[in-house]
Amino acid sequence: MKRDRTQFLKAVVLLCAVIVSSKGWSQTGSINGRVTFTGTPPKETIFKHNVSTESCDKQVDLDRLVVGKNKGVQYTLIYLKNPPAGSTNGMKPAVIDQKNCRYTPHMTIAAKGSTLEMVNSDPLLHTSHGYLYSGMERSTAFNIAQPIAGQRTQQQLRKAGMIEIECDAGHVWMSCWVWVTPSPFAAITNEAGDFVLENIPAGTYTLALWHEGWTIKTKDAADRPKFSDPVAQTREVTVTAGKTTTINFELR
Ligand SMILES: [Cu+2]
Repeated sequence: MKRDRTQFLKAVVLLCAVIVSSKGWSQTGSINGRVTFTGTPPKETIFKHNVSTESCDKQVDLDRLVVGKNKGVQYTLIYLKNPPAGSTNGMKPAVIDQKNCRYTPHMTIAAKGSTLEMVNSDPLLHTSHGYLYSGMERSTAFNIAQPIAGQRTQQQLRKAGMIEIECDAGHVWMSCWVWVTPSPFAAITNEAGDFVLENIPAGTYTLALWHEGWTIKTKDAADRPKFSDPVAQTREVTVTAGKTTTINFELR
């Protein structure tokens, strides 16, 4: 009799495990939210220069802290720090345009192993000097020279991490960012500061925020502005199947 009961309990445990593995773990939820600036945002970081070309605006917005309506902060990276398995096949290839001596978009996401396309829309030489960060140290990942308007160049992104791109052709204000990721659970905030991460298997994760930092601290020998350290924040978040969990962040 006792043996029968043990067998029965074992069967129940096994059945529960089957249900959880076939249903619970395969179900997904979403995380959305907004990044806002608390307090009065500092003035836009406008850069004045003496480069004489019609293509470059004389005063350039450095795009370092872009605060829109309702104080939403654009160009903030949001991602899962300990991501579950997920395919990057659905991610769009990253394209960055060099137009009027600015990189557009200022920040983008690319799948590890994918190809970044650099486009030069200006009739002058730009370079895309990509630096891969390891902590606060950075080293050259690629260096592309594009002297001709309409030129398009592909660059494979083999290593994951944060890449900063700068122009070495005299346009010291040109800077943009590419987050190279092996996981699809990453997003950049839009003009309103909003983000959404979808199709996340139910579970508890660390949601991370990264912003490049916006205060000009110094300029190097070439007059290139150097900024305050990046801002990083994390939050624990539990994703429930079929539901959207809202997590808001504040920069200040
Ligand atoms: Cu340039």
